[in-house]
Amino acid sequence: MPNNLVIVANRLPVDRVEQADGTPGWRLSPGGLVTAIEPVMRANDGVWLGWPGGTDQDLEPFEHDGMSLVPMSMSQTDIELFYEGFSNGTLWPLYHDLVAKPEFHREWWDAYVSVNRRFAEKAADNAAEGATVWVHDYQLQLVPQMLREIRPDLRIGFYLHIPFPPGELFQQLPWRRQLLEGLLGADLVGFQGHGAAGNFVRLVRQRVGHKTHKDLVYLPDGRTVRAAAFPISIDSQGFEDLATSEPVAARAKEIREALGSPTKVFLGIDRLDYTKGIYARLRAFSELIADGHLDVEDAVFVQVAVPSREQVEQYRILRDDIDRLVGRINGDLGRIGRPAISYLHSSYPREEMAALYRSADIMVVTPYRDGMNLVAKEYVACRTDNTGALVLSEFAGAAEELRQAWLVNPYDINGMKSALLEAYRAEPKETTRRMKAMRRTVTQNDVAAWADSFMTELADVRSSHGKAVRPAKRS
Ligand code: GDG
Repeated sequence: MPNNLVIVANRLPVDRVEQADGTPGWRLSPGGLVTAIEPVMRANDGVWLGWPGGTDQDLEPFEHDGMSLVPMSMSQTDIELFYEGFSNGTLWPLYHDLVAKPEFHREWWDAYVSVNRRFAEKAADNAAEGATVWVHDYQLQLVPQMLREIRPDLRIGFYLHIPFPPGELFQQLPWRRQLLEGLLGADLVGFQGHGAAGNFVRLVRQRVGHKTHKDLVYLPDGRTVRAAAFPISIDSQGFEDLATSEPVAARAKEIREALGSPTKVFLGIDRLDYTKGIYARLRAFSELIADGHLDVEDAVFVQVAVPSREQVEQYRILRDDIDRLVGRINGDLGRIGRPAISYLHSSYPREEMAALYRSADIMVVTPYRDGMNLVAKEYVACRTDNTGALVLSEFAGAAEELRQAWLVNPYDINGMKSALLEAYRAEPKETTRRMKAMRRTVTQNDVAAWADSFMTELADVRSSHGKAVRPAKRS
């Protein structure tokens, strides 16, 4: 059945689970994206197309919780070459400032092209005449152009959840032009920040040679593409409600008691990813103890590292490095019943996440580079009593909005130590002032507002199609 709205993302918003009777079923994977997009999907008779995980072939489209889902199958080779290879071994490190070394392999690229083509063809099959298709993220950057070639009638939006690198780095890619042209198949290309949108427009002008003016790109066929910033957010009200619920409040209290009721709890929650700066932050904290500025009787660092991309070599190395570091810190600095770091390599339900946010006095978010970082916003949303301090990397997209955090350069260990200590020692008046301002930002700009503004802009760009005035000369 053709649909008026097609969401195309690498993953479907569901995970496979075994039901009570032993038969396989699906569970909605909690996340801001689903919360934001679900109402838009319902209102527009929408469908979501993506990989359900695993290597099952030819799964039929199905309904879950009233959402229409179209599963895209992925073979073991697709997973290795397209997903772990080109997406996570080439693009992910390249788009995150080369925090790790990207690898360039022609067979990874070939797989990327063919998986993107399959997604584009399936999206074309599912879209009604004149429908809107919203493509998500770095795994699918060729889909807009491939889709436009099959279905020029569609309105196509693309949103990149991760940073878009400056030309100096992007230029390394042997397939740089194909990726830029892939994205230009969209009517609207959305980024987390203005910097990323600017990088894209500049590259299009320099590498592809199209005329541009401010955030517009003028294509030779008369089409106009707009590249703009749409900073993503969270379901702020949902987190607030969760954090103030009775079971979560009780659990937060329990967590602090289990930690030995320290004066202050530091918290880090990240996917176990080398972009997130986990290693450096734990070192900074441990040095504060070793230097005598903090004592394990008063302060503990809870680090949750959610397992991620475990088949990729660099992620396995990172896990070993962090295991060793935590072991050494606790061995050197801990006392009986008082580890300096309480390290959890696991994922948790949303309720437990909210309880952790509620139990922490100082949230530490120190990525080397991050498109946005939703954890920082979730912490703020859960601090309904305006307590708590946020230590935040300047290199997270969230730092553009959460200006009242203690902003740090994650490459500067001494700078991080000072910020951690300042946040630890800050007067309640000071933390409240900062938290109140950040809470205003997070509640006023939630994920529904983000989805609305993208969709509205997409409708406008396309409706002005053909009417846009091309500038006389290259800007
Ligand atoms: C990419 C970009 C951008 C984490 N562990 C658990 C869990 N989570 C949830 C968090 C948060 C989300 O996952 C992680 O989002 P982040 O923004 O922190 O980071 P990435 O995964 O790298 O996301 C990023 C984002 O896309 C959105 O555009 O902000 O920059 O890299 O919502 O709460 N949720 C549950 N259990 C866990 O163990 N339930």
